[in-house]
Amino acid sequence: MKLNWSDVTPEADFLNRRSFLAAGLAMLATPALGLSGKPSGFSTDEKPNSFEDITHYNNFYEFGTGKTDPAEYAGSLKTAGWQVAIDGMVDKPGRYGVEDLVPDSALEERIYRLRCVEAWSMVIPWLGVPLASVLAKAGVQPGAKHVAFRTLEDPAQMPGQRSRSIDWPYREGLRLDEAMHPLTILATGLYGKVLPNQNGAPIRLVVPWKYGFKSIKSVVSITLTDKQPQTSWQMLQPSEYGFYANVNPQVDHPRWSQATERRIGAGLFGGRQDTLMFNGYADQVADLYAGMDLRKNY
Ligand SMILES: Nc1nc2c(c(=O)[nH]1)N[C@H]1C(S)=C(S)[C@@H](COP(=O)(O)O)O[C@H]1N2
Ligand SMILES: [Mo]
Repeated sequence: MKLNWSDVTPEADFLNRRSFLAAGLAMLATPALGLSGKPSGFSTDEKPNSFEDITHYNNFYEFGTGKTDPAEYAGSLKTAGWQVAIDGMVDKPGRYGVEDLVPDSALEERIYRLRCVEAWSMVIPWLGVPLASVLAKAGVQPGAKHVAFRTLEDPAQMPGQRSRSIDWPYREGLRLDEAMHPLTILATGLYGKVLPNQNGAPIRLVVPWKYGFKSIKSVVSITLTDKQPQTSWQMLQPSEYGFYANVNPQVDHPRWSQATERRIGAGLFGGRQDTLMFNGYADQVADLYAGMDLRKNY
């Protein structure tokens, strides 16, 4: 299975009848978190996508490049006892358990739009906590300017990693002020349930004003640094994928327009909708980029 950047191309809707049944079974099999999370003022009132759509139309290249590959193959990921290393420019470096970083009692529900760079979108009801609250536990040191994230690297559990198409592990990064923004969360659940493996269990980043690839799944390390981190998509094809990757309908991808998007689940006749600046979060985040040329810093 050779992954290359030209695989990332908008594709036509398709119906996968088998996956309707699979979703019903997955719904039964997925443990409830036992609480729904405190509602927050950050949620959209748009209708969330179905559990079926959210868990059977995924990008998680560690399990293959097809949209249904993660649902089919991510069962091999072992999430029990998962630890996240927090290191670099922090007062208390160490390996932290997921429950220590994201206690169930602190979970908030955040219903966010997710806009993939491939020009499709969804609305997902996450359960998570602000990344800022997690960074505060480790104590960010004054010189830190960026945060680097890495996904697990283990080809035994992640069959997609047996192909060296991406320089594994999957890497992402944020500027510190982006990381500290109240919209930026670490999620451990969705729809009131423990995060399904295909969505990045047991803990993944969600940055709703950026293209979906910034929202790195199954995170094993968080590193505070004074340098802009390398990111997987930028390493693969820097002319197409930048460090910032803010959703921007005015800056097209070199191979397709970013002006509109296809909302998954809207049906074959649902048509396309306009993509909004910063994915509709401009009021909250535009200040972060004041004075920056967003065509250069794509
Ligand atoms: N580790 C890892 N994280 C990842 C990806 C990936 O392939 N590997 N894909 C990204 C992309 S391109 C998108 S659009 C979102 C999709 O998240 P979802 O499948 O939960 O909707 O995850 C992002 N995080
Ligand atoms: Mo994506």
